[in-house]
Amino acid sequence: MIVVSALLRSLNPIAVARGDDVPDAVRIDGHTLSRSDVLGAATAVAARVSRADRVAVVATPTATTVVAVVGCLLAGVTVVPVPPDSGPAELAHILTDSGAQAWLGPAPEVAGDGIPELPVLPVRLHARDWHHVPEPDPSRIAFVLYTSGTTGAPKGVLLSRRAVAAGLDALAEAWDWSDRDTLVHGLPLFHVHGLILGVVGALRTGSRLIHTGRPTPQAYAEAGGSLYFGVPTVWTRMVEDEDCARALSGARLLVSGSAPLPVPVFERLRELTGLTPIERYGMSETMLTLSTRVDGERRPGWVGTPVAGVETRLRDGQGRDVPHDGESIGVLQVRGPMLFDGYLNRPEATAEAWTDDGWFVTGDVAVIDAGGFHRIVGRESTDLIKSGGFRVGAGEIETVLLGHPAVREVAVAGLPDSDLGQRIVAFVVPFDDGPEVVADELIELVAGRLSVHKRPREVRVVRSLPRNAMGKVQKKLLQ
Ligand code: MCA
Ligand code: AMP
Repeated sequence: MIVVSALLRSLNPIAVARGDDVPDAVRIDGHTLSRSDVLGAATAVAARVSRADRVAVVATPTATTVVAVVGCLLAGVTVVPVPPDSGPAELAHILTDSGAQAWLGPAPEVAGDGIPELPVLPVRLHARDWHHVPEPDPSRIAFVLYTSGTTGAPKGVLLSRRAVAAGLDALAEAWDWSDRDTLVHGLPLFHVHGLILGVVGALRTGSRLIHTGRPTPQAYAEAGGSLYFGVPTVWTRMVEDEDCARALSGARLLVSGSAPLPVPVFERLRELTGLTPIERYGMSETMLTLSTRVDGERRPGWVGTPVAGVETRLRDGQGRDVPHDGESIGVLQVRGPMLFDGYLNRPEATAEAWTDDGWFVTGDVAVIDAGGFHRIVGRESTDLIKSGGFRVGAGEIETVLLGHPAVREVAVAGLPDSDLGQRIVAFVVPFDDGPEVVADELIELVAGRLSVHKRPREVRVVRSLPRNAMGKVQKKLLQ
């Protein structure tokens, strides 16, 4: 008996065996894989990993990563995607916290204290296995995604197969995303955006996938897709290259998310391509909950209405209802079938994330108008920074910088940046008699220990940090 994978609907062994294949289902890193290539190689991976519970995958944008992830999804083994630019501190944390039992695919060449030695299970792109793999239970955890909080080390977000399926189906409905599409993006494969939407979404809807390696205007222009995903920085760079932007005019949908799309970029993109961008909103914890629709209004600066199965509400600081009048702001709370199961090993953080009556508190401040349209005003906390679409906690960077002998005090904040949305800036108070503060040294320290995308782009030496009467740093004054 052969069972079609319920999660990865397009990888249908019966259709593939009939010769009803798609020869260019996935193009990535110089490889072109048909559906049968992906299915055969991933089933071979599934056989190899099936006795593990949880494996780590270095999430490089490669065919190996795609086959590794699909193999785990077939087998019901949890994937822990590891950012390829992780330094030793980040790597040690992700591996120990997640309890990953092996590397699936190549292990990173990073040495350091506290990094567990794990066995390596190879991923062979040319292996083929056509055994039937029973469909895992929908409650199984598909992914542990590490994401930053305001303080401390990143937390592991547990996303079940059920949540992934519901989240993808809601987007397929809102965007009319189907096997007629060719999806193009060049986003990293360790977040919801690039990995779950950008890879699993393509294999569930049956759209072809072209991963461009990096999300450059040139690569997007050359890809000739129908559906494009990008973070706002990608679209900002796109409109600066008018010829590349115009080359997208044959597409069906340009989708922006992970951070606010500046209104001038929205307008310019529409002028250059003739397409009105779709903006959508989500979090690692919730997948995507709000979006404008293919058949609805697309209003610059607004992220649309709840996708299928999602409900939203706004609450003020006292927990009172905030009216949906398009002006009153409150903290956005959501519920729906695509929400996570909690933070791994963090029962308190998990409990704090939900209200007593079962709503997830996003930490984003928003308004909702009378028609149900949502606008994200910003984050409640200045300690969560969004830079280039990456979520970075000020606290984790401050902890690393305080380890440098020149740094007496430090505050990290996100300052407005026309390219990255927010630029990570470290305000450093040096020791009077300590070594000189060398900006590049501090930037390298963070890039090396945590990850390159968490590095401050700027270091400012200050005499003191603005503090309130309680001694707490006033980051709003730094911004
Ligand atoms: C620069 N480089 C360095 C250093 N500085 N390497 C080592 N040490 C340094 N100090 C290298 C980098 O490794 C990289 O090399 C190259 O220089 C450029 O890096 P960088 O300047 O950091 O990149 P960028 O051009 O500024 O990046 C812009 C970007 C990126 C491409 C848009 O920010 C990006 O990919 N963002 C996507 C984030 C994302 O997907 N977020 C989704 C999460 P090399 O070229 O070799 O790599 S949000 C989510 O999932 C929710 C649910 C949602 O709503 O979507
Ligand atoms: P992450 O967990 O990395 O996905 O980051 C989630 C955060 O990204 C949200 O809490 C928002 O602050 C932000 N975000 C995602 N999409 C949007 C959007 N379209 N507009 C504004 N902020 C967004």
